[in-house]
Amino acid sequence: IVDGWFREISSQWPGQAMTLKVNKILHIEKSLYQDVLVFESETFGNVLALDGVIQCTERDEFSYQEMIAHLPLASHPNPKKVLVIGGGDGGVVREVLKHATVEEVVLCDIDEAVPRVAKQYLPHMSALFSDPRVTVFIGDGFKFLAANVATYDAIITDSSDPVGPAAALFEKPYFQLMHDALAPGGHISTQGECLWLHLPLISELRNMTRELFPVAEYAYTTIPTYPSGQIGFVLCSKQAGRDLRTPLREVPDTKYYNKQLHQAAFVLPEFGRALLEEGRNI
Ligand code: AAT
Repeated sequence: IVDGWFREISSQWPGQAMTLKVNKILHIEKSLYQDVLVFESETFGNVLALDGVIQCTERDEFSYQEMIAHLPLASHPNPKKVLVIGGGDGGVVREVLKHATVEEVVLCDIDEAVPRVAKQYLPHMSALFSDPRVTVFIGDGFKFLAANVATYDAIITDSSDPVGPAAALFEKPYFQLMHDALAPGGHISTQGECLWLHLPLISELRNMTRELFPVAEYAYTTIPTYPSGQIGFVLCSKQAGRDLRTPLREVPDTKYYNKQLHQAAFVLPEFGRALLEEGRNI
Protein backbone atom coordinates (compact mmCIF):
# COMPACT_ATOMS: atom_id res chain seq x y z
CA ILE A 1 0.00 0.00 0.00
CA VAL A 2 1.53 3.30 -1.12
CA ASP A 3 -0.08 6.71 -0.48
CA GLY A 4 -3.41 5.12 0.41
CA TRP A 5 -3.62 2.93 -2.71
CA PHE A 6 -3.25 -0.88 -2.80
CA ARG A 7 -1.32 -2.01 -5.88
CA GLU A 8 -1.45 -5.63 -7.08
CA ILE A 9 2.06 -6.03 -8.46
CA SER A 10 3.13 -9.55 -9.53
CA SER A 11 5.39 -11.21 -12.09
CA GLN A 12 2.28 -13.18 -13.09
CA TRP A 13 0.94 -10.04 -14.83
CA PRO A 14 4.09 -8.13 -15.76
CA GLY A 15 3.85 -4.41 -16.48
CA GLN A 16 0.31 -3.93 -15.17
CA ALA A 17 -1.33 -3.69 -11.76
CA MET A 18 -4.86 -3.27 -10.44
CA THR A 19 -4.99 -0.36 -7.99
CA LEU A 20 -7.66 0.21 -5.36
CA LYS A 21 -8.08 3.18 -3.06
CA VAL A 22 -7.87 2.13 0.60
CA ASN A 23 -10.21 3.70 3.17
CA LYS A 24 -8.98 1.66 6.10
CA ILE A 25 -6.75 -1.34 6.81
CA LEU A 26 -8.83 -3.88 8.74
CA HIS A 27 -6.43 -6.80 9.24
CA ILE A 28 -2.79 -7.70 8.51
CA GLU A 29 -1.26 -11.04 9.41
CA LYS A 30 1.41 -13.45 8.33
CA SER A 31 -0.33 -16.83 8.48
CA LEU A 32 1.43 -20.18 8.22
CA TYR A 33 1.11 -20.05 4.42
CA GLN A 34 0.71 -16.48 3.21
CA ASP A 35 0.45 -12.77 3.95
CA VAL A 36 -3.19 -12.01 4.75
CA LEU A 37 -4.52 -8.48 4.23
CA VAL A 38 -8.10 -7.22 4.55
CA PHE A 39 -8.89 -3.60 3.83
CA GLU A 40 -11.96 -1.48 3.28
CA SER A 41 -11.73 0.03 -0.20
CA GLU A 42 -13.36 3.22 -1.38
CA THR A 43 -15.54 1.65 -4.08
CA PHE A 44 -15.33 -2.18 -3.87
CA GLY A 45 -16.27 -2.83 -0.23
CA ASN A 46 -14.01 -5.04 1.89
CA VAL A 47 -11.14 -6.69 0.00
CA LEU A 48 -9.15 -9.85 0.85
CA ALA A 49 -5.60 -10.12 -0.55
CA LEU A 50 -3.24 -13.09 -0.07
CA ASP A 51 0.47 -12.57 -0.77
CA GLY A 52 -0.50 -9.24 -2.32
CA VAL A 53 -2.97 -10.81 -4.78
CA ILE A 54 -6.67 -9.87 -4.66
CA GLN A 55 -8.81 -12.91 -3.81
CA CYS A 56 -12.19 -11.24 -3.57
CA THR A 57 -13.96 -7.92 -3.09
CA GLU A 58 -17.48 -7.52 -1.74
CA ARG A 59 -18.61 -5.65 -4.85
CA ASP A 60 -17.72 -8.12 -7.62
CA GLU A 61 -17.09 -11.52 -5.95
CA PHE A 62 -20.48 -12.85 -7.06
CA SER A 63 -19.45 -12.93 -10.70
CA TYR A 64 -16.65 -15.43 -9.99
CA GLN A 65 -18.26 -17.42 -7.18
CA GLU A 66 -21.55 -17.89 -9.04
CA MET A 67 -19.93 -18.98 -12.28
CA ILE A 68 -17.35 -21.42 -10.84
CA ALA A 69 -20.19 -23.10 -8.90
CA HIS A 70 -23.22 -22.97 -11.21
CA LEU A 71 -21.51 -24.01 -14.47
CA PRO A 72 -20.66 -27.52 -13.13
CA LEU A 73 -23.76 -27.90 -10.93
CA ALA A 74 -26.56 -26.64 -13.20
CA SER A 75 -25.32 -28.93 -16.00
CA HIS A 76 -25.25 -32.01 -13.69
CA PRO A 77 -28.49 -34.04 -13.54
CA ASN A 78 -28.51 -34.53 -9.76
CA PRO A 79 -25.57 -33.16 -7.72
CA LYS A 80 -25.80 -34.24 -4.07
CA LYS A 81 -22.31 -34.35 -2.66
CA VAL A 82 -19.91 -31.48 -3.44
CA LEU A 83 -16.26 -30.86 -2.48
CA VAL A 84 -14.77 -27.35 -2.58
CA ILE A 85 -10.96 -27.08 -2.46
CA GLY A 86 -9.72 -23.58 -1.53
CA GLY A 87 -12.51 -21.05 -1.36
CA GLY A 88 -11.92 -20.32 2.33
CA ASP A 89 -13.94 -17.09 2.14
CA GLY A 90 -17.11 -19.21 1.83
CA GLY A 91 -18.53 -17.58 -1.32
CA VAL A 92 -18.49 -20.77 -3.38
CA VAL A 93 -20.13 -22.75 -0.54
CA ARG A 94 -22.89 -20.10 -0.44
CA GLU A 95 -23.49 -20.62 -4.18
CA VAL A 96 -23.38 -24.46 -4.02
CA LEU A 97 -26.15 -24.40 -1.40
CA LYS A 98 -28.49 -22.65 -3.87
CA HIS A 99 -28.91 -26.05 -5.56
CA ALA A 100 -31.82 -27.84 -3.90
CA THR A 101 -30.38 -31.29 -4.73
CA VAL A 102 -27.19 -30.68 -2.69
CA GLU A 103 -27.14 -32.61 0.60
CA GLU A 104 -23.51 -32.25 1.65
CA VAL A 105 -20.69 -29.75 1.03
CA VAL A 106 -17.13 -30.32 2.23
CA LEU A 107 -14.69 -27.37 2.07
CA CYS A 108 -10.93 -27.86 2.35
CA ASP A 109 -8.76 -24.74 2.51
CA ILE A 110 -5.08 -24.90 3.41
CA ASP A 111 -5.12 -21.79 5.58
CA GLU A 112 -7.32 -21.44 8.69
CA ALA A 113 -6.72 -17.68 8.58
CA VAL A 114 -8.92 -17.32 5.48
CA PRO A 115 -12.23 -18.63 6.92
CA ARG A 116 -11.38 -16.88 10.21
CA VAL A 117 -10.98 -13.41 8.65
CA ALA A 118 -13.89 -14.07 6.27
CA LYS A 119 -16.21 -14.70 9.23
CA GLN A 120 -15.17 -11.35 10.65
CA TYR A 121 -14.89 -9.11 7.57
CA LEU A 122 -16.74 -10.87 4.73
CA PRO A 123 -19.98 -12.01 6.41
CA HIS A 124 -21.96 -12.06 3.17
CA MET A 125 -19.60 -14.76 1.84
CA SER A 126 -18.95 -16.80 4.99
CA ALA A 127 -22.46 -16.83 6.54
CA LEU A 128 -23.34 -20.36 5.42
CA PHE A 129 -20.32 -22.03 7.05
CA SER A 130 -22.70 -22.70 9.93
CA ASP A 131 -25.23 -24.51 7.69
CA PRO A 132 -25.68 -28.13 8.84
CA ARG A 133 -24.91 -29.43 5.34
CA VAL A 134 -21.40 -27.88 5.45
CA THR A 135 -18.16 -29.34 6.88
CA VAL A 136 -15.03 -27.17 6.93
CA PHE A 137 -11.67 -28.93 6.91
CA ILE A 138 -8.29 -27.17 7.14
CA GLY A 139 -5.53 -28.79 5.10
CA ASP A 140 -3.80 -29.04 1.73
CA GLY A 141 -6.35 -29.88 -0.96
CA PHE A 142 -3.91 -32.21 -2.71
CA LYS A 143 -3.26 -34.24 0.44
CA PHE A 144 -6.96 -34.18 1.34
CA LEU A 145 -7.91 -35.74 -1.99
CA ALA A 146 -5.11 -38.30 -1.81
CA ALA A 147 -6.16 -39.38 1.71
CA ASN A 148 -9.96 -39.32 1.34
CA VAL A 149 -11.41 -42.00 -0.83
CA ALA A 150 -14.84 -40.51 -1.24
CA THR A 151 -17.08 -39.96 -4.20
CA TYR A 152 -18.36 -36.54 -5.10
CA ASP A 153 -20.82 -35.45 -7.75
CA ALA A 154 -18.81 -32.24 -8.20
CA ILE A 155 -15.40 -31.00 -7.11
CA ILE A 156 -14.83 -27.24 -7.34
CA THR A 157 -11.26 -25.98 -6.98
CA ASP A 158 -11.40 -22.31 -6.01
CA SER A 159 -7.67 -21.92 -5.68
CA SER A 160 -5.21 -19.05 -5.70
CA ASP A 161 -2.75 -18.66 -8.58
CA PRO A 162 -0.12 -21.32 -9.38
CA VAL A 163 2.63 -19.51 -7.44
CA GLY A 164 2.79 -20.48 -3.73
CA PRO A 165 0.59 -23.01 -1.90
CA ALA A 166 -1.71 -23.65 -4.87
CA ALA A 167 0.99 -24.63 -7.42
CA ALA A 168 0.22 -28.38 -7.21
CA LEU A 169 -3.47 -27.71 -7.89
CA PHE A 170 -2.70 -26.90 -11.54
CA GLU A 171 -0.84 -30.16 -12.30
CA LYS A 172 -1.81 -33.53 -13.71
CA PRO A 173 -1.50 -35.62 -10.50
CA TYR A 174 -4.09 -33.33 -8.85
CA PHE A 175 -6.50 -33.64 -11.78
CA GLN A 176 -6.03 -37.43 -11.68
CA LEU A 177 -6.96 -37.41 -7.97
CA MET A 178 -10.06 -35.33 -8.70
CA HIS A 179 -11.01 -37.69 -11.51
CA ASP A 180 -10.73 -40.69 -9.19
CA ALA A 181 -12.70 -38.96 -6.40
CA LEU A 182 -15.69 -38.28 -8.68
CA ALA A 183 -18.79 -40.43 -8.68
CA PRO A 184 -19.90 -41.75 -12.09
CA GLY A 185 -21.10 -38.78 -14.15
CA GLY A 186 -19.30 -36.30 -11.85
CA HIS A 187 -18.09 -32.83 -12.82
CA ILE A 188 -15.09 -30.70 -11.89
CA SER A 189 -14.65 -26.95 -12.11
CA THR A 190 -11.31 -25.29 -11.36
CA GLN A 191 -9.97 -21.73 -11.34
CA GLY A 192 -8.51 -21.56 -14.86
CA GLU A 193 -6.76 -18.19 -15.10
CA CYS A 194 -6.98 -15.42 -17.70
CA LEU A 195 -7.08 -15.64 -21.51
CA TRP A 196 -5.23 -12.33 -21.85
CA LEU A 197 -2.38 -13.30 -19.51
CA HIS A 198 -2.06 -17.06 -19.25
CA LEU A 199 -2.97 -18.55 -22.62
CA PRO A 200 -0.03 -21.05 -22.68
CA LEU A 201 -1.02 -22.31 -19.21
CA ILE A 202 -4.68 -22.61 -20.26
CA SER A 203 -3.64 -24.51 -23.38
CA GLU A 204 -1.55 -26.94 -21.29
CA LEU A 205 -4.46 -27.40 -18.86
CA ARG A 206 -6.77 -28.10 -21.77
CA ASN A 207 -4.46 -30.75 -23.29
CA MET A 208 -3.83 -32.38 -19.93
CA THR A 209 -7.51 -32.52 -18.93
CA ARG A 210 -8.47 -34.00 -22.32
CA GLU A 211 -6.10 -36.92 -21.58
CA LEU A 212 -7.93 -37.60 -18.30
CA PHE A 213 -11.58 -36.72 -18.99
CA PRO A 214 -13.87 -37.51 -21.95
CA VAL A 215 -15.27 -33.95 -21.76
CA ALA A 216 -13.01 -30.94 -20.96
CA GLU A 217 -13.88 -27.31 -21.65
CA TYR A 218 -12.90 -23.75 -20.78
CA ALA A 219 -15.46 -21.09 -19.87
CA TYR A 220 -14.99 -17.62 -18.42
CA THR A 221 -16.43 -14.72 -16.54
CA THR A 222 -15.72 -10.99 -16.36
CA ILE A 223 -14.64 -9.45 -13.07
CA PRO A 224 -13.08 -6.01 -12.59
CA THR A 225 -10.72 -6.87 -9.72
CA TYR A 226 -9.04 -9.98 -11.17
CA PRO A 227 -6.07 -9.33 -13.47
CA SER A 228 -7.19 -8.00 -16.87
CA GLY A 229 -10.82 -8.23 -15.77
CA GLN A 230 -11.37 -11.78 -16.92
CA ILE A 231 -10.91 -15.23 -15.36
CA GLY A 232 -11.74 -18.70 -16.63
CA PHE A 233 -12.69 -22.12 -15.41
CA VAL A 234 -11.59 -25.57 -16.51
CA LEU A 235 -14.75 -27.69 -16.60
CA CYS A 236 -14.66 -31.46 -17.07
CA SER A 237 -17.07 -34.36 -16.89
CA LYS A 238 -16.33 -38.00 -16.23
CA GLN A 239 -19.32 -38.90 -18.43
CA ALA A 240 -18.65 -39.17 -22.18
CA GLY A 241 -21.02 -36.99 -24.17
CA ARG A 242 -22.18 -34.88 -21.20
CA ASP A 243 -23.19 -31.39 -22.31
CA LEU A 244 -21.62 -28.99 -19.82
CA ARG A 245 -22.80 -25.98 -21.80
CA THR A 246 -26.52 -26.37 -21.20
CA PRO A 247 -28.11 -25.83 -17.79
CA LEU A 248 -30.71 -28.39 -16.77
CA ARG A 249 -32.35 -26.27 -14.04
CA GLU A 250 -32.82 -22.66 -13.00
CA VAL A 251 -30.58 -21.36 -10.21
CA PRO A 252 -32.35 -19.04 -7.74
CA ASP A 253 -31.04 -15.72 -6.32
CA THR A 254 -28.19 -15.00 -8.74
CA LYS A 255 -26.77 -11.58 -9.66
CA TYR A 256 -24.46 -12.57 -12.53
CA TYR A 257 -25.35 -16.09 -13.68
CA ASN A 258 -28.35 -16.83 -15.86
CA LYS A 259 -29.27 -19.49 -18.42
CA GLN A 260 -28.11 -17.54 -21.45
CA LEU A 261 -24.83 -16.57 -19.80
CA HIS A 262 -24.16 -20.22 -18.89
CA GLN A 263 -24.21 -21.07 -22.59
CA ALA A 264 -22.34 -17.94 -23.66
CA ALA A 265 -19.50 -18.47 -21.15
CA PHE A 266 -18.04 -21.22 -23.36
CA VAL A 267 -17.85 -19.06 -26.49
CA LEU A 268 -14.24 -17.89 -26.75
CA PRO A 269 -12.66 -14.98 -28.62
CA GLU A 270 -10.98 -16.18 -31.82
CA PHE A 271 -7.38 -16.10 -30.48
CA GLY A 272 -8.42 -18.31 -27.56
CA ARG A 273 -10.61 -20.62 -29.63
CA ALA A 274 -7.93 -21.16 -32.29
CA LEU A 275 -5.29 -22.16 -29.73
CA LEU A 276 -7.52 -24.29 -27.49
CA GLU A 277 -9.52 -26.01 -30.24
CA GLU A 278 -6.95 -26.24 -33.04
CA GLY A 279 -3.59 -25.76 -31.33
CA ARG A 280 -3.06 -22.74 -33.58
CA ASN A 281 -1.41 -19.52 -32.34
CA ILE A 282 -2.79 -16.47 -34.12
N1 AAT B 1 -13.09 -17.17 -3.63
C1 AAT B 1 -11.87 -16.50 -3.48
C2 AAT B 1 -10.94 -16.78 -4.52
C3 AAT B 1 -9.80 -17.43 -4.40
S1 AAT B 1 -9.44 -18.05 -2.88
C4 AAT B 1 -8.16 -19.16 -3.00
C5 AAT B 1 -8.02 -19.99 -1.71
O1 AAT B 1 -7.20 -21.13 -2.02
C6 AAT B 1 -7.33 -19.29 -0.54
O2 AAT B 1 -8.22 -19.24 0.54
C7 AAT B 1 -6.11 -20.17 -0.22
O3 AAT B 1 -5.84 -20.28 1.16
C8 AAT B 1 -6.54 -21.51 -0.82
N2 AAT B 1 -5.47 -22.44 -1.18
C9 AAT B 1 -4.28 -22.19 -1.77
N3 AAT B 1 -3.57 -23.32 -1.92
C10 AAT B 1 -4.33 -24.34 -1.43
C11 AAT B 1 -4.14 -25.74 -1.29
N4 AAT B 1 -3.02 -26.34 -1.71
N5 AAT B 1 -5.15 -26.46 -0.74
C12 AAT B 1 -6.30 -25.88 -0.31
N6 AAT B 1 -6.52 -24.56 -0.42
C13 AAT B 1 -5.55 -23.79 -0.96
C14 AAT B 1 -8.96 -17.56 -5.63
C15 AAT B 1 -8.53 -16.23 -6.19
C16 AAT B 1 -7.93 -16.28 -7.56
C17 AAT B 1 -7.00 -15.10 -7.81
C18 AAT B 1 -6.84 -14.78 -9.26
N7 AAT B 1 -5.73 -13.88 -9.51
